[in-house]
Amino acid sequence: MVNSHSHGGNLASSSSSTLRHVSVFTMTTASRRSKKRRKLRKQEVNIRAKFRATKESRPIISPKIKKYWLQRYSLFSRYDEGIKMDEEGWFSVTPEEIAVRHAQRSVGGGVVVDCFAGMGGNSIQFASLGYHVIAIDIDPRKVEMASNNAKIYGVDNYIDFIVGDFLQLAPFLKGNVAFLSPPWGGPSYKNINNFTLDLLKPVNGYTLFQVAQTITPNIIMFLPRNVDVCEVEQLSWLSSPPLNVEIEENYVHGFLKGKTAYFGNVAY
Ligand code: MGP
Ligand code: SAH
Repeated sequence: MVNSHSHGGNLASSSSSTLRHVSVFTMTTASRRSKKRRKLRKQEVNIRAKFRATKESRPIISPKIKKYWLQRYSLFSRYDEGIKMDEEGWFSVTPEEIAVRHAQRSVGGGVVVDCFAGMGGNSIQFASLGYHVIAIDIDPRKVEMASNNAKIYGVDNYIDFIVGDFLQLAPFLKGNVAFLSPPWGGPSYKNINNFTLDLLKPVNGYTLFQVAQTITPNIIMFLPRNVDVCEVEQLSWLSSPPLNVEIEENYVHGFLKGKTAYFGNVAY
């Protein structure tokens, strides 16, 4: 009896423990499931909120700039952190990889004058290498955007932004390197077979080069890929004795984006 009782008791206790176990198990599964459901719901709400936020903060993309917007991370890898651009900025900013290259080539560039700073694509990379940058642009809204963009990269302390005309300011400036990425006359530059230096803006390339020489003979020019390279080489003859000159092609993901001319000590 005892045995059987004990056996029965054991059985009973064992079965009640099984029941308890089952019910605990069921409760746990149910609570886990509802917890999971709540978590999923929360994630869904967060995703919806994020999507709404990006939609609201998304810039207006005109058909003209869509092509450049699609390349936004090549222009600024930290684009999503609040980079600001205007229409001219979209089609003129130097792709980040090329701007890094320009900065790396500015050997001895304690002070770099970025004569046409735009959205700050180049200034940011010069500053990231520890150079002090004087960033000039004639358009105050662009200077505001460049300053915002430099803050995102954490280098605004290395850059003095100036709103003004490079042609007028240059005679008052001195630097170790002058960097020129002037306007090329809009995206239609590429329809020209041989882009001659007289097509650069706001004045022809010869004048731009001579004005830049008042800052330093170490000059870097970012130019269209279809630029007349013979004319670019001839710029070095504007100095006596002629400056060293080197011209390189700049590619991003295998696509030729522009050509860079290095003069003086920054040429190999
Ligand atoms: P692009 O030729 O307009 O673009 O400019 P992409 O994607 O090569 O077009 P595709 O249709 O030929 O494939 C190429 C790069 O040149 C841009 O990313 C800018 O860095 C530079 N760039 C273009 N423009 C019109 C200017 C300009 O006016 N000034 C300066 N400084 N750079 C420019
Ligand atoms: N390298 C820049 C793009 C420069 S685009 C970047 O990576 O963002 C050329 C810039 O030259 C434009 O922003 C335009 O406003 C500026 N600009 C035009 N004429 C100027 C002048 N006379 N002096 C200074 N800036 C000028």
